[in-house]
Amino acid sequence: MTITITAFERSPDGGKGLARDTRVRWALEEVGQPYEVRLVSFRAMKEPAHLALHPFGQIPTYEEGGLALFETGAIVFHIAQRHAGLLPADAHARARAITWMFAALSTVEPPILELGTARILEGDKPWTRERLPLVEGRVRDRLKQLSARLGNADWLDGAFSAGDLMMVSVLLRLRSSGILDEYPNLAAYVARGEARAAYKRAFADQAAINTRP
Ligand code: GTB
Repeated sequence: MTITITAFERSPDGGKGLARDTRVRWALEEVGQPYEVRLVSFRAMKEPAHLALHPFGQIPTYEEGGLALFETGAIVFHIAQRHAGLLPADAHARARAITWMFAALSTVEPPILELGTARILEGDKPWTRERLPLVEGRVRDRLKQLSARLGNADWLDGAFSAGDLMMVSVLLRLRSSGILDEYPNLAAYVARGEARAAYKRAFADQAAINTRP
């Protein structure tokens, strides 16, 4: 059955791979599943046809036969459950890998998104100068804890899993802030994720769309 995902017609990041279709592309590359991409404009995302797939009018979505999904956590989990390569066979190890997916999305991503909001969307507000150090502090708190847990390991729990795919995807958003480099083991962890052949293919495919003239 053909898998079709949606992505920005042109991502505002100009091909840096920060829009969330990249993590879905990466998961599909890791498990070796071919897929098609339907590009959508900001306007089309808010129209009924897309809203039927995604109630919040966002990308990415995932369609496969009669199944339509939204939310990258659910999409990557579905891919990882359906195909070998992203979740361990051992039941406990599998549950822990899934826990790391949730940790990435529920515990680590929110302060990182908040930092993006504070810097970009609220950067011109008079109170941002006071608020920014608080938001940065919350990001550092999380990174310090994550860094302590990762230690010298390559991945969060044994072999690379969907938990690492999600965590690396979330941490990538921080690179431009410089904060990631304050935690050398996390910076190296993200670099290991980016060095994977599957990530490189996913990145190149989104870049081909978002850097075209
Ligand atoms: N929780 C949802 C998920 O994980 O799937 C969040 C989906 C989401 O935020 N989608 C964004 C979107 O469609 C694109 S990824 N936004 C349009 C809208 O809401 O109208 C977020 C994103 C956008 C742009 C950049 N960038 O340019 O750097 C990075 C990330």
